[in-house]
Amino acid sequence: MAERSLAERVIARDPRAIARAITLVENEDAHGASLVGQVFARTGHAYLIGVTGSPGAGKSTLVDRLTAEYRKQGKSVGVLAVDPTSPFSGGAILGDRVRMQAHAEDAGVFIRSMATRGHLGGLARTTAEAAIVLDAAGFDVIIIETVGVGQDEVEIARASHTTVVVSAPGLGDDIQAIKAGILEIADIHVVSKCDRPDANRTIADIKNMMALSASLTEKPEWQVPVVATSSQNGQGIGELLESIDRHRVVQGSSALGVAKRRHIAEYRALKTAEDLLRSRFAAARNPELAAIVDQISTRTLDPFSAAERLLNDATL
Ligand SMILES: Nc1nc2c(ncn2[C@@H]2O[C@H](COP(=O)(O)OP(=O)(O)OP(=O)(O)O)[C@@H](O)[C@H]2O)c(=O)[nH]1
Ligand SMILES: [Mg+2]
Repeated sequence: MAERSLAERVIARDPRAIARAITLVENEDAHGASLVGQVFARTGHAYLIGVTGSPGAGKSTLVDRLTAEYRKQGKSVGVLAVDPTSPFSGGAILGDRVRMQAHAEDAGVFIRSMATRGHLGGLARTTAEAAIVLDAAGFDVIIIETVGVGQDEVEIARASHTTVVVSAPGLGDDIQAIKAGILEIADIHVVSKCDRPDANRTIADIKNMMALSASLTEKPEWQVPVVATSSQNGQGIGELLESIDRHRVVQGSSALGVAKRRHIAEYRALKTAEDLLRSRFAAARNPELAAIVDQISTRTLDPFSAAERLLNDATL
């Protein structure tokens, strides 16, 4: 009964219920899974925007700008900011707290930080489920900011309808390092901080890279735009909103959109299965494991055969 009322409160967009629900899914609590099951049929209305890019590229500042613009259009916005739980960018968490306070009085905005807890790929393990909670709560737009690891952030492209890749000027070497992976996932490239004089160079670099890997990234329905923005003077923010909207419209009517929605569905299913398998497997096999470890240590069993045995015996 308690869960059901939590689901109802989420749907009524009660901020405390939303926060509670996200905590449940974050903790991989069975009540969280049950809640997602209860609300899922009501989801699918939110537009999911992923914002990714290197550490310090200006993602959070940009997300803040986008949030403000969507609010002006009367759209409600949910933000999931994935926090690095690494010592490298401790400042991000503080920054996210500050901007949460800036919207604290606005019921049309919900901002939540999610710790990666060691999960790689740019998202927290349960970011996709948290997005389902916000979708059920009726937010028109959900923006997911990845942790800025600078590479291997492909997960975001499987969790969002439009993926925005942010690059800042002055990170020339970094752009080289970003390479194909990030080119492949970008639906829109943003060059941030274009109030800085070295921004033109970055724009040129990205266009060059796109030209070089055209075969990899070209899609007949969609030409990936490069948008120069400044969160300081507002330049390019309107153009970015327009590009996101164009991408949404193009996808709505094309094979591209069908493929994207299927990708998101597939990601959700496989990711959840993987997580369930991991937790059930760990729980089920503990007693057996010690004996198997002994046998591997004494070379009476090889690791592959051990794995087969664990999997075959497991009551999953
Ligand atoms: N000049 C200038 N500085 C900016 C702009 N946008 C962001 N910055 C600065 O760049 C720094 C990083 O901005 P954030 O928005 O925190 O960047 P981020 O990508 O979210 O950083 P992490 O989450 O830590 O990876 C801050 O000091 C911002 O003030 C801009 O448009 N122009
Ligand atoms: Mg940030």
